[in-house]
Formats: sequence, C-alpha cells, structure tokens
Amino acid sequence: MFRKFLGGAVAVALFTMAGAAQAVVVNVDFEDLGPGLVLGAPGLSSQGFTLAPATGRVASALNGGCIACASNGTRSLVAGGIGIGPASGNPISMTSDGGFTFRLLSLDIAEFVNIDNDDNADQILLTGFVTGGGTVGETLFLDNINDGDGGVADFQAGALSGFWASSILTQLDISGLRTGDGAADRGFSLDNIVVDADGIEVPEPATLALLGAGLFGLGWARRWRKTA
Ligand SMILES: [Ca+2]
Ligand SMILES: [Ca+2]
Ligand SMILES: [Ca+2]
Repeated sequence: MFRKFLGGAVAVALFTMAGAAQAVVVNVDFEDLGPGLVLGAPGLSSQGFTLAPATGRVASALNGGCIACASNGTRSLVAGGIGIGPASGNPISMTSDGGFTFRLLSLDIAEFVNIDNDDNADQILLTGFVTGGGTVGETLFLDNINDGDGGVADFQAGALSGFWASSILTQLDISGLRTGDGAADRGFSLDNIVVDADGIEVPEPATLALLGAGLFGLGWARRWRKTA
C-alpha cells in the first residue's frame, strides 16, 4: 500500500515534468527583420534562430529583394551571389540562439532567381545534427518553377520524410546544389522554417520540487524493497 503510494508520487512528478517541457512551435519567417535588404555576415537571426553560411553572407528582403528573385509576397532568406556578394558558401547552418534543440516540421523552398543559369540550385540538401551524435539527411528537389515577382507560386513546401519529426537536432545544415556539379554552391531561397523547439520551456521550480520529492520517494521505495 505504502509502496503503491510512492510509485504514484513518482508518476505524478514525471507526468508534471513532461507537461511543463511543452514544445514551442516557432516559424522562422524572417518577418522580424528589416526594413529593406538585410545582409548577414556571418549570418542572420530571425525568431530566435540564426542562419549562417560557411563563408560569405546571406540576405533577406521582401520577395527576395529583386525582380527575378523567388517571391511569395513576404520577406524570405536568400542564399546566393547576385547582388548580395560575396556569395553564400554551403552550408547554411541553422542553430537556436538560446542553444536549444529543435525538430524540423516543415519549410518552404525555392530557387534563387528565375534566370535559368548555373547560379540556381535545383536541389537542397538538408543535414540534421542529432543530439547525442549522428546525422540525418535528405535531398529535396526544387520544381524549377519560378517567375520572380510574377503571379506564379515560386515557393514549394519541402517534401520532408517522417524521420524529421522525431529527430531532435542541435543544428540543421542547408546546402544548395545543382545536378551534375557536385558540392558547388548554388543559390536558393528559404522561408517559413517551422521547428518544434523542445528545449525552450524548462521545468518550473515547482515541478522540480515535485520531481525531487518523487525521486526521493523512489529511493525510499527501493531501500524499503531491499530491506523487506
Ligand atoms: Ca516570410
Ligand atoms: Ca512568382
Ligand atoms: Ca519553385
């Protein structure tokens, strides 16, 4: 009976902790930047997350900041060369400014410009660094549909595999590649990188006290079991 009660205390404490560590969904949409063209070297920070190229710089502006740039009617992130030189170097690394882990839920991807030349990526390589070690990765293919500030929808939702939703990341690397030319840097655009930031809410002091009581109870129960 007594042991049953202690087990219950532990369960309540763990349940409360799980409830307090609620995930916070963040949309890294770049709308908090501005005004005008914002150039980032070593990177740009939006909604608590920084995106930094390995070399060069990234840019953010309304509709990419040029007539030919991929546009969605809002401010987006541009990794490329034209007009924002020096060109962004692969990969663009995304991390939480607060050092929190996160899971990638969705993102919108697009070409750089509507000029079909070697500056445009046709695929985007994602590499996630998983907390505790290891990586996960996926290549997303751009639809090559982009008419700049014309009426065509230039951005597409990245077709993410299911494993992203369960991969807790410390960093997400994003590279723009072009079929046939290997690891060379190619331009692309990003917007609405939606992440589930698991670590943002830490257990509250009251919860910690409860958890402590629960663990104390667990230790007591173990000792009681040993002596019994
Ligand atoms: Ca946006
Ligand atoms: Ca368009
Ligand atoms: Ca497109």
